[in-house]
Amino acid sequence: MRQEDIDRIAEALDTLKCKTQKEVEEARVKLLGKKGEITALFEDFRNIDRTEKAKFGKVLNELKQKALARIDELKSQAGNDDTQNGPKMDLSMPGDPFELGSRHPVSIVRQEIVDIFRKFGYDVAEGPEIEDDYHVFEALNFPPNHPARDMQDTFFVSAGHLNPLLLRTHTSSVQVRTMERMPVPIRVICPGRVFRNEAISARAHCIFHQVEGLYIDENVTFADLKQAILLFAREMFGPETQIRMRPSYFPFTEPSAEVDVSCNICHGKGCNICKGTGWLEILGCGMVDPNVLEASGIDSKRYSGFAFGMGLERIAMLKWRVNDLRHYFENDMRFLHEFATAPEV
Ligand code: 2NL
Repeated sequence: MRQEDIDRIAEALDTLKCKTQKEVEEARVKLLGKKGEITALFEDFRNIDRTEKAKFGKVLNELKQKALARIDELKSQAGNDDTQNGPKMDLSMPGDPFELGSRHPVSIVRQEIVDIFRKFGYDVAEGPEIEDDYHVFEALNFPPNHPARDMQDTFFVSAGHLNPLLLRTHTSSVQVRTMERMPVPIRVICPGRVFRNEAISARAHCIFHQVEGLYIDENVTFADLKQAILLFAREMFGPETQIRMRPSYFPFTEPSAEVDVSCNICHGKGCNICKGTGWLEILGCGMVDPNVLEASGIDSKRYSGFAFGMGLERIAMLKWRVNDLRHYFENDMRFLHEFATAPEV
């Protein structure tokens, strides 16, 4: 064992350089591996004279500690092999394809409707999907035994109370909450998801979307309702659009009407979309029943109002001639991509 060998290794450690983790590992093996230089010195140490052991024992241990520390240092400085040795992947390969999302047709239609009513000065209101019987039925003049209040038609969250919790069957509950809180005049539209206990088919689903609207002020008449709906229909379906109103019934409006727009596919000639009638039903509406105003603390002698509601899936079906409602809920990319070029809103 010679002091020069030890000094040479110690000096080499100071100048040792490694670019990659692989080189650090190679250096470690060369010094401290089974056949490494420092390991060999420890082997020699066993055979040297007893008088020399005290001297070399200390320097050898110092050398080993120094080597370990230096290896650690180099390890933390060296780059990653993948980047240092050039990429291991083939950059000329085509990339993994990924699907770009697009807006859902129901969202597109909702945004169009909301934008039109915003222009008319309406505010947008939203409210809870889990509601109570009072805001969905009681305040809207539903008689106690109305079929909508039945388990058959409504999903109950908690039954058996005076005011059970349920999934709202229309967004009128949001308008009730608006009437309770906001001063008249009121102009709101309420877009949202609604729930009905229906068997799922091409024309019905247990979850669907609505936009409802409400306008309350002094001297609001059926003529105002008719004009608002006509202006909306022309914005939505084109300036040539005609509307027609047919008498109808809702518990919360009196009088009530269903509104049809002229079929912009056949222009009244009759096609399979309008079933040969030239008209497409798009919404229901009416003058707010005085009982509904009074239930929310609005003086029905001083104020009157109109309200309307429409189903978004149905309007989207007419707009894009989709023939099965279930497409909207199945998240099939082939269907959703049909709308990829629809304007971003
Ligand atoms: C339809 C018909 C309608 C209303 C909704 C309403 C709301 C309040 C007061 C009175 Cl707070 N009415 N909403 C009125 C008439 C019709 O919806 O066919 N919807 C899909």
